[in-house]
Amino acid sequence: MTSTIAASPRIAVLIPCYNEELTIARVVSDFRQELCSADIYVFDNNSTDRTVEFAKAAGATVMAEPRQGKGFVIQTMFRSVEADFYVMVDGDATYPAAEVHRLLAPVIAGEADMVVGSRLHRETRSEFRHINRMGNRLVLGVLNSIFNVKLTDILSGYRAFNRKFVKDLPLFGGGFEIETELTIKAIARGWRIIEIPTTLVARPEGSHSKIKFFRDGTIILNTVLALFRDYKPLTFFGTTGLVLVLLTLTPEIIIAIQAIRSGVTINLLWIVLLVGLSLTGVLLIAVGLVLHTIVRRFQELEHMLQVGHEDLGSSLSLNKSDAGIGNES
Ligand SMILES: Nc1nc2c(ncn2[C@@H]2O[C@H](COP(=O)(O)OP(=O)(O)OP(=O)(O)O)[C@@H](O)[C@H]2O)c(=O)[nH]1
Ligand SMILES: [Mg+2]
Repeated sequence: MTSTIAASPRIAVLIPCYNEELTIARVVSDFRQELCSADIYVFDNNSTDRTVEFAKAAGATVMAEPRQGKGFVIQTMFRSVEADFYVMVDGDATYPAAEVHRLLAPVIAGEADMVVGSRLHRETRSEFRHINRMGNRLVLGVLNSIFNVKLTDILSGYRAFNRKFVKDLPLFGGGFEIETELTIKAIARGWRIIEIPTTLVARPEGSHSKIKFFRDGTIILNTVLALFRDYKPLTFFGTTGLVLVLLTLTPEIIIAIQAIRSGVTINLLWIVLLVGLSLTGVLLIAVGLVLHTIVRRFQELEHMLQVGHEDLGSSLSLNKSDAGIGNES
């Protein structure tokens, strides 16, 4: 990123919140203690309890997002908050504020675009609900094998980003699939992701989870598959097509040999079915190839836009310094 970062960079802490009156004040004050000059924002989503009141009393700037869902809130946060570096954390006091420095260090040093606090890293002793741990491992297994990476936690809500990440990544997910989208889109663009072990603690007594295992789990898995289709179309369509062609080829050859050798009449239905499946397979491979080329061209275009944007940024800041704008005399 070429925008000039001051000696003391602006850091924004972003907290998506929905009915977290029990914990929000503690989260705000813990982060205020760790990052005394940071701007702390609580993004409330139609909470019906006293979240807004407690967040304001604790010193946070409270913003409202009417569209219900963590994903919508994150989209609005990323669009509306200006800073050099960003920290995103849940409002349920399950992530330790003291670890924020380890999360921020790689993005500030320019070594990563996104740092993820991994709750499933082998060095952590996170208090995970069994069902959540299982779901996380399932999504992780699918994602790691599809995108050929070795991540240990893709659903973590504790992350640090640089400005390029926050401002340039297009996000569409409205709910809990947003973390999956953040990770997959960053991988697809070749952006640098680092994981830092983070110890998750349980929600305090009386505080309730907003995630619904089956409903949100299905949406998250769907998101992984949709992004697989969008970003790796040749593997997605090509593999399905190849499997269809290979499965139908052997019986087709056997039937053809039998028909030629002994003149046996073959059931027309079988022929139509087998040839139909083979053709579908070939069609899928062709679709995969076409989409692959389109995706590659779009990646090149995106890259050129990115480079152009960065060049423009650096020449603007050069012009400013030539003209002495922003220099204290
Ligand atoms: N703004 C907003 N925040 C939400 C919404 N749903 C959840 N959140 C917040 O997102 C964060 C994560 O939600 P959680 O319910 O803790 O989900 P989780 O961390 O995956 O699961 P548990 O911690 O086990 O409950 C919390 O700070 C919630 O308040 C929503 O619809 N809108
Ligand atoms: Mg939580």
